[in-house]
Amino acid sequence: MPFLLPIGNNKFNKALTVLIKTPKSYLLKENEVTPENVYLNRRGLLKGLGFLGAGALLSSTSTTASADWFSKDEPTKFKTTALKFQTDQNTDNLILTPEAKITSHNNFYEFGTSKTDPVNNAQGFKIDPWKLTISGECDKPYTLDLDDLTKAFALEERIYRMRCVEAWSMVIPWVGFELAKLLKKAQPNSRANFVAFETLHDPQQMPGQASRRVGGGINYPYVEGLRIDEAMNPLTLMSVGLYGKTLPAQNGAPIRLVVPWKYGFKSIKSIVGIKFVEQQPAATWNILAPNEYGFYANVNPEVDHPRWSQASERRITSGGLFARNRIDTLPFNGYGEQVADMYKNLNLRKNF
Ligand SMILES: Nc1nc2c(c(=O)[nH]1)N[C@H]1C(S)=C(S)[C@@H](COP(=O)(O)O)O[C@H]1N2
Ligand SMILES: [Mo]
Repeated sequence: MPFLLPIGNNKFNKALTVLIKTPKSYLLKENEVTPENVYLNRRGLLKGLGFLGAGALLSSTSTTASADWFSKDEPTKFKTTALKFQTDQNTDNLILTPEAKITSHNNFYEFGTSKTDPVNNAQGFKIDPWKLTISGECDKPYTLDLDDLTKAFALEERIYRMRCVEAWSMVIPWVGFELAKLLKKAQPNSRANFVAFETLHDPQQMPGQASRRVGGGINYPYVEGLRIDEAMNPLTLMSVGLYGKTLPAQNGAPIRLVVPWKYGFKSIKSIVGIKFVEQQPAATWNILAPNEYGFYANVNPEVDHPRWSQASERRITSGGLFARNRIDTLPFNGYGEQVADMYKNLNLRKNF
C-alpha cells in the first residue's frame, strides 16, 4: 500500500510530500544504498510517525531481503553494510552522494562554468512566479505554475546514478514524477516524434546568459531533446526535489529533467518549455561540439569522448576514508535492462 510521507526540511527548502510506491525492479532501493546519515534520519522519522514496526514499510518493499533490512532496527548494522558496499569492487558502489556535494559541485553554466559557481551565484534565483508550458504537436497544450509543479502529479522518490560526460558521477535521491505523466496529459498527436526542452532565459538573473565569457560561450537558452519513446520511458523523471526537499537553485529549481541512462548534460535544468515536435530538436552541447557530444548521449563505456576515456568514472562520495571511488562505467549507466531495447536498431557508435 502506498502511503504519504513528509520528509526532510531546512530553512531554505520546502519539505515535499512524497508518495513512496512499491519499488520497481529498476529502482535502486534505499536499502541497497549506503545510508549516509539520511537513511538513518529517515528511519527515525518513520519511527516517529509510527510507520516502522507497523509493517507499512515492509509492504512497500518488494523483496524478502529488503523486508529483512527494515525489520532490523540497529544503526550499526547499516554502517556495516555501508562498508561492504564501499569496499566491494565487484559491485557498483551504491553510496548515496552526500547532499552537501550534490548541491555544491554542479554544472549549470547559466551561473558560471566552474563547479562552485552555481552554488555561489544562484542563491538569489527567483522561481516565483514560474510558468512551464507544454505545447506543440498535441491536442491539449497546457501550462503549469510553480504551485502545480509539486501538486499536479503524485511525487515519488527515485534513487538514480548520475553520470556526467566529464567522467564523474553521483547517486542522487531525486523527488519527482514520470515525465510520461506530464506528456500524456497533453495528448500528443501522431506527428510528435520528439520532445524539445528549454531552460529559462533571464540574463538579469543568470550571469552566464548576460556574458558569453561567464556562460562558457553557449548560445542561451539551453535546449535539449529526447525521442518520444525515450521521453515516455518510465525511467525518465521530472525532478522537483532531492533529499526530500524542493530543488536548490543550483540543481535546476524549480523543475528539471533527469534521464539516468544518459550523460548528465541531457538532464536540462530550470525548464520553462516542453514542446512536442516532428523533427529531432536542437540540443545545446550537440550544437556546440557535435563531434564530442551526440544527440543520444547514452552512457557508453565503449565509446570514448575524443579527449578522454569513458570506461570508468569517479564516484563522488563522502571522500576521506572512502576515497577509493574509481569505478567501471556501466552501459546505459546500469539501466540497460530497461532501455537497451529502444536502441536495438541503432548503431550506438555512430549515434553516440
Ligand atoms: N540549463 C542547464 N542544464 C544543465 C546544465 C547547464 O549548464 N544548464 N548542465 C548539465 C550537466 S553537464 C550536468 S552533468 C547536469 C548536472 O546536474 P547537477 O548539477 O544537478 O548534478 O546538469 C545538466 N543540465
Ligand atoms: Mo555534465
